[in-house]
Amino acid sequence: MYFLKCIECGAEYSKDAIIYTCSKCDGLLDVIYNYSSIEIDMDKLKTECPSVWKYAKLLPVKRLPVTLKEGGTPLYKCDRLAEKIGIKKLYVKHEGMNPTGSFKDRGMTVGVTKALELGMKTFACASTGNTSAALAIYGAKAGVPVIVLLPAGKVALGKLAQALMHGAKVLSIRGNFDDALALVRTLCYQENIYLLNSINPYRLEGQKTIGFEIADQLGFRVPDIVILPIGNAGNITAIHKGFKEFEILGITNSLPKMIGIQAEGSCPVVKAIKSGAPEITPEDNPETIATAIRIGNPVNSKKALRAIRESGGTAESVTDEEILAAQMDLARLEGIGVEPASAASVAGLRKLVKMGIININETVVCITTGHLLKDVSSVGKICEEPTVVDANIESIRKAIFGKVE
Ligand code: AN7
Repeated sequence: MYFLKCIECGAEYSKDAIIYTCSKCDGLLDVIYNYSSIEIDMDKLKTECPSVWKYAKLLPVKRLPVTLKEGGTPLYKCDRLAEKIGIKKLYVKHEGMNPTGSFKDRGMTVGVTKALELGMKTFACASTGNTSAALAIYGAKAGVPVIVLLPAGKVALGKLAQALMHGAKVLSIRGNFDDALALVRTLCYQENIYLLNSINPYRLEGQKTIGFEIADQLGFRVPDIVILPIGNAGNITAIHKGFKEFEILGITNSLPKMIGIQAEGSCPVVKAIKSGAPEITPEDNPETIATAIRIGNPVNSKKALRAIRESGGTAESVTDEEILAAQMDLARLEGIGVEPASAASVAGLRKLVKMGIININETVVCITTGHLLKDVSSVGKICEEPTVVDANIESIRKAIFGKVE
């Protein structure tokens, strides 16, 4: 059994309440389980392949899942990249290998399944792109209409194409993501539409399976450090919860430090961590090439600040140039194609190693949250143009080898 609990005032709500924040104090809600009643079959856990629904006993739904086979993403050991950065053991968990090409699918398979369990008939979200793509496909699979609110002109085309092709009603808002989120919250409240942004605690339950899978893929051991980009700050919170639950259940016996990376032009969580402030100060005009994390007022920041501090982790910012350099390194040293936001994790790792905050002997997992094909706009900025040649072998030889006699 499980229920919802406010992280601020402790008020409790039924698992079937249609509620996103505490009705007493507006605090964020957590899904709380009675862990002593959950029996884990360790033999099954050790033999079955990782996937979101492998961990169904730790997920808040009973009904048959709306699934497109999400999770089970590769955990690559990245020796060439590790060497370049100067650490000994680096893994990259490539969440770009999910059905729509981002980690959001984990949250949506669980969130949409829960929404059906709750009897909801229309789904909505605001998005910098990936959330809308994920909601669009799970809405399509479930046969439920989807509405998405996007910041006009600031969503990568691959993501927009997914939302459109899978049949969502797409509204481009003349405003930024934070404006879109405030509006969709009002819309959902007024129209009894189910809100599937990460303020919805059930969505984060799906995303905590990233933590389960990392432990699972490392032989039920936990890395020293997990690094990932922060936007709305849901994922870092969710993954921390996943690691905590495995520890509570005795499946693992330690917790990683959680490190969140933001872009320099959009980094309220980093500023709060560095100053020791209890809350973030929202930024009105966030800006970065990594449009996925162009968010000035992350709704889950209170949960994220707790997760980072409790785990002994930290937060750091990186420049757009550092993000693009890391994107190139992932692509060319490891064959891992990611969108700019995802590369922030590796850019942050590089910076923290240089600063001496990460020790070279620590085992690090970087999470790359979205696939390269989501957002190819940076490619033209950092890669050479294709060479146009005449259709004869001489021209081709000349283009490849230079002047040929
Ligand atoms: C590739 O799609 O917020 O800190 O609306 O797409 O959990 O928000 C996307 C976020 C990192 C940040 N990497 O995760 C959206 C949206 C990628 C992302 C994040 C996002 P959170």
